[in-house]
Amino acid sequence: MNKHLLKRLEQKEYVSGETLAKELNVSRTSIWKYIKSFEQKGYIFESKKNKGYRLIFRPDIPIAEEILPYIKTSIIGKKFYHFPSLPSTNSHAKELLKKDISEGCVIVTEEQMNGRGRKNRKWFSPKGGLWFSVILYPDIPPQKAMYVTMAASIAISIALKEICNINPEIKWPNDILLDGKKICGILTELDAEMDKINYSIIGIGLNVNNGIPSALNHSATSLKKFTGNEVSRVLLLRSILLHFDKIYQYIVCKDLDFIQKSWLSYANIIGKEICVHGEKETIKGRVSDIDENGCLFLSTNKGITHIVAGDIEYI
Ligand code: BT5
Repeated sequence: MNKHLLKRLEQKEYVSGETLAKELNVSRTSIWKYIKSFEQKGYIFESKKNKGYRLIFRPDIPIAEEILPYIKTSIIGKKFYHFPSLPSTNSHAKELLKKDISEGCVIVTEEQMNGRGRKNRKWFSPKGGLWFSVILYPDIPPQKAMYVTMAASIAISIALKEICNINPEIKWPNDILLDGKKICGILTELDAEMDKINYSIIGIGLNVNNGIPSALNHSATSLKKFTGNEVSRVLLLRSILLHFDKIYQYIVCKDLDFIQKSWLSYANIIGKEICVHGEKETIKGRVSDIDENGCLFLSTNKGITHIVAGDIEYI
């Protein structure tokens, strides 16, 4: 019930404790307790005798009460957890999966002490950024799992345009760039059998108002740095989850073609000269196409090579 309390109090008029209690079907003492708990988080309410309460200041914290009442989704956000600090939202999602957890569960944290990238690389995740994971059970073959990452990156690109009016570029396989610098990374972790994905955890790290360590200054940026302003993490998360839920419907109804076309319009990779840094070697070539699983075809001086994984660099 308290998910709706903030939304109810954001209007200009005061709302009495009695009205709130009636509308939300709880006692007046519970309303008072909820208000106190929000005050502890930094929210400021004005209260007037015989008139009631009014919300006058809200900090930018992506808690369930700020997100769920503002978005209508069919899968994503069915469960929502927010933590002040976690080792990693992806690791926490794995812990939750040991219990019975519904599809669409979102785990958000203010900071990660052990944020991870691919191949266990360190992901820098201090306060001020948006660090979260979404648990999904996509009914597609494991070799097409890349489409879930694609759906997430399209959603993030749409949200960045909607909230910040900026046009990011998606970089294969899991980055989002602004002027060539990484603003967001996606870590998709799977549990799968030969022909079935048991679950997929999509971990999203978006640099919003957080600082960037000097060692990453040449390759990474934040929205605050790029736009010159603080950006609302609450508005961003609402928009990302809403669009992710919409695009995920194309995976549900297996229209992967739509996702690939949409992804390509943000990725602009076909025809580009790239270097692929793989486990064992670096290959140079021009991207000639993308296959039905989201892997790249690279035209090299030795012929066409199929690229399934790796880090790419534009040259
Ligand atoms: C990624 O890996 O880009 C995936 C990052 C996913 C992070 C999210 S946060 C929520 C969830 N929980 C987790 O524990 N992880 C996910 P990769 O492509 O391997 O890139 C890693 C590399 O990016 C590092 O080796 C650094 O060079 C660089 N890097 C680290 N922190 C960064 C940051 N905050 N912004 C930009 N680049 C960063």
